[in-house]
Amino acid sequence: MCFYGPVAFIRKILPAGTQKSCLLILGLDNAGKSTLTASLAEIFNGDSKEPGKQASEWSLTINNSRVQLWDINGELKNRQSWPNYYKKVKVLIFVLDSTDALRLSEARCVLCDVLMHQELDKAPLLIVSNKKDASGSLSMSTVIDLMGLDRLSARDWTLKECSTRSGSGVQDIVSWISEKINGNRK
Ligand SMILES: Nc1nc2c(ncn2[C@@H]2O[C@H](COP(=O)(O)OP(=O)(O)OP(=O)(O)O)[C@@H](O)[C@H]2O)c(=O)[nH]1
Ligand SMILES: [Mg+2]
Repeated sequence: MCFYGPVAFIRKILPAGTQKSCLLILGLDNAGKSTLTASLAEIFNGDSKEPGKQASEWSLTINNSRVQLWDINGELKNRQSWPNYYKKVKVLIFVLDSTDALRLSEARCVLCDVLMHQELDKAPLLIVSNKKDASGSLSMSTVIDLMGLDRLSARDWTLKECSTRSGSGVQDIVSWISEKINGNRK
């Protein structure tokens, strides 16, 4: 039997294993990953739900393609599960709480450990300096300094500032994701 249907519909009914792109969102607990995820779901799918405390899997439609998104809880006890996701990851986002100078050194070590995994070598990396609306938010140059990002070379990475609460800067993140997902399909 032949089936002729819109490409978007066919992609929608494909099982998760056949999906092309996987987007992983990591970062310390309280950084704002689930808040960002809810914004992305709303923008890409017109849908959102309350941020949860557990690892959560989403299916986004980006550029007519289905993208699997994993928003993983960042508490210490959950970080050991992170490498289980690395093999399939095409695009990586690491979220920072820009108001928490003390925890940026922890975030630096955690990011460093994540990037040691070779499965992620080819994944474009977006570091999100979140909570720019809050008082005490650190400047981009301070974040670069405290995170040691000037030493992060030999990979496709970029740093963007945003407030997932107010929505400021989120569109820029959306554009970055769309561009990278497009790049993966070429
Ligand atoms: N001021 C401000 N608060 C934010 C922003 N984004 C998230 N928050 C708050 O930060 C807290 C943590 O946000 P979550 O999105 O749950 O953080 P998470 O990174 O998913 O945390 P875990 O799931 O515990 O790893 C919540 O109280 C959010 O409302 C932001 O841009 N500005
Ligand atoms: Mg969360």
